[in-house]
Order: sequence, then C-alpha cells, then structure tokens
Amino acid sequence: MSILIHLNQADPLLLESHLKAHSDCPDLRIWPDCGNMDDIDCIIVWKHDPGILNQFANLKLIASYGAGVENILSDPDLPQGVPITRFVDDTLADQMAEYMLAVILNHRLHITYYRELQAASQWRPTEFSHAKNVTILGMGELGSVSAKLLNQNGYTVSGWSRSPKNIEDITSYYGDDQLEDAVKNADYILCLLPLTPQTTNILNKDLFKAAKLGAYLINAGRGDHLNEDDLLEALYNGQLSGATLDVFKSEPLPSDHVFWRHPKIYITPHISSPTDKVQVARQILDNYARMKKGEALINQVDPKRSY
Ligand code: NDP
Ligand code: OXD
Repeated sequence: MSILIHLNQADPLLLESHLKAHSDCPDLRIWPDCGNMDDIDCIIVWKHDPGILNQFANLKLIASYGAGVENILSDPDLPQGVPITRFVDDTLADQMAEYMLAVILNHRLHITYYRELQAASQWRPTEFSHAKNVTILGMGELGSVSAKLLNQNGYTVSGWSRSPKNIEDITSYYGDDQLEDAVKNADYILCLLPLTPQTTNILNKDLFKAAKLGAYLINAGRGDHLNEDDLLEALYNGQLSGATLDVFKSEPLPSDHVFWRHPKIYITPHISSPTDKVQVARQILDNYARMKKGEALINQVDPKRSY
C-alpha cells in the first residue's frame, strides 16, 4: 500500500525526502500522480483540494501536515469514519511562544517604530510600555506553552479555553460566559484557537468592546477568527491600539488588501510556527505503523468537537 502526499502552500518534495530518510517508509506518491488509487491507504494533506478525499476506496488514515484541521473537517466530501491525525510537537509550541514574546516585545519596546524613524533620520526616544497583562484565547498545545514562556518573562497571563485549566500562575477562564471577563484587563489579546463553527468570527466588535481600551491584538489562529471590518473600526476609534496578524482569510494576503497599508497593522506571512519537516515525517510514519497494526493513533482529531 502507499502514502499519498497532497500539499498546497507547502513543499511536497521536501516532505517526501524527509519521509524517505526512514527505513520504514512505504511507497510514496505525490498528488496528482496517484497511480492506482486503490493502493492509497494514507493521505498527508495541507490545504488540500476539496472533493478528492473520497476518491480512495482503501483510505485508512488522513494525516494533517499542520496543527489546524479546519480544511479537512469542512470538506463536504470528507469520507466518514476515516481517522484524522494532526501535528502536535514541542517545536511547534516553542516557536509559537517565541513568536508571541517577540511580537509583544517589539510592540512594548517600539523596535519596528525605530526602524521607521531611522528611514526618516529621526532621533525620537520613547519610553518602554509597561503593559504586561496578556490573555490567550486557546490554551491547548500552543497556548499553554506561550502562557508559560510569557509568565517566565514577567507577564501576568490569563487563558481562555473550553474547559478549565490548572497551570501554575496562569488564571484560567473558560466557556462563553467567561470570555468577556477573560479579556477585560488584557493589554495583549493573543488568539491561538482552532477554527471551528464556535470560534469563527470570535475576534469581533463585541470582544473588542469588552476588552481594555487600547488593547493590542495578535492573531496566529486563523484568518476566519477575525471580523476584518470590526478590526478596522476598533483601530479607528482607538478601542484597539494595533494588531499583528499572521493568518488571513485568504493566503497569500491579496496585494490590494487594506491591511497591507494600515499604519496600525503588522503583517507576518503565516510564519509564526511552521511545521518542522523532520518531526512531522517521523510522527506520520509512526501513526502509519500504528494504523497498520490496529493500534491507537497519536494526536487523533475528534470530529465531534471540530479540533
Ligand atoms: P489545541 O487543540 O491543542 O488547543 C485548542 C485550544 O482552544 C484548547 O485550549 C481548547 O479548549 C480551545 N478551544 C477550542 N474551542 C473553543 C471554544 N469554543 N471556546 C473556548 N476555547 C476553545 O490546538 P493547538 O494549540 O495545537 O493549535 C491551535 C491553533 O493554532 C490551530 O488550530 C491552528 O489554527 C493555529 N496554528 C497556527 C500556526 C501558525 O503558524 N500561524 C501554527 C500552528 C497552529 P480545551 O483545552 O478546553 O479543549
Ligand atoms: C498549522 C499552521 O496549523 O501552520 O500547523 O497554521
């Protein structure tokens, strides 16, 4: 049997080389060169073309190349009952935590601002901001590690999730009823939620109004968490002081999008935590072996909760 690699906006050949480095790697095919479709019992996907997954009669495993699985779960032709796994790894969580700390430091210490002043040959010292209250929406694999790193760096951190958390020195809020309380004292609101029907559009004007005046938003979850018009309005009326966005409704962000030229918006091109190819290759082959032996899979997604 064979594994099919179907990646958009990621390099299938690079992943193939990392998979092939392992002696237990089975036959590999790269979309669209599937060969006999009945040979395929596992597909590795990232931003796959919807409608293809139900074409493989012997499919036993769908492995996401990344952590987020909303593209898989929202595929109307998703074959029912085929297990889905996602990428969970320390490297992913550590990178995200570093990104969050870097963005906050950049904002508090005005680093990018000085680069802009340099371009205009301007010497204009400004005090550091002492704002150090952070609320993280989504306290899973990534959010909890970001919370700990920020706390170790002297930030007062709260987290919001579906279920309560018990992490030393981190205040836990949970459930829809506690969302407003979670953000009301935050200088920085970080979104590390999965995209689900419940979290779509969650970064909207109600949340911004509930937040502390002048809060700063960092979204590394998904573009569809954000109501773009509400963000523009909140930046215009000062409800939010700025935003760093790593993810967008449409990626790459179209060149005529208003965000590119907005003075209070900083853009990074979905790089806050890229998949580590070495780790993902090993993890998928381990799950492939487990699937073959009928053993429990690691990092299996629960389609009922959509993440
Ligand atoms: P996890 O599944 O480990 O964590 C998800 C967290 O969100 C959990 O704490 C969960 O609560 C919480 N959550 C889910 N639904 C709700 C809800 N309705 N209300 C409140 N809380 C909710 O995911 P990861 O941490 O691994 O990844 C999170 C997301 O980050 C990914 O889905 C992806 O979209 C994004 N990502 C972005 C990357 C980038 O480069 N920009 C890289 C990797 C991931 P509970 O703990 O109670 O279950
Ligand atoms: C992911 C991502 O979900 O890169 O892994 O966004």
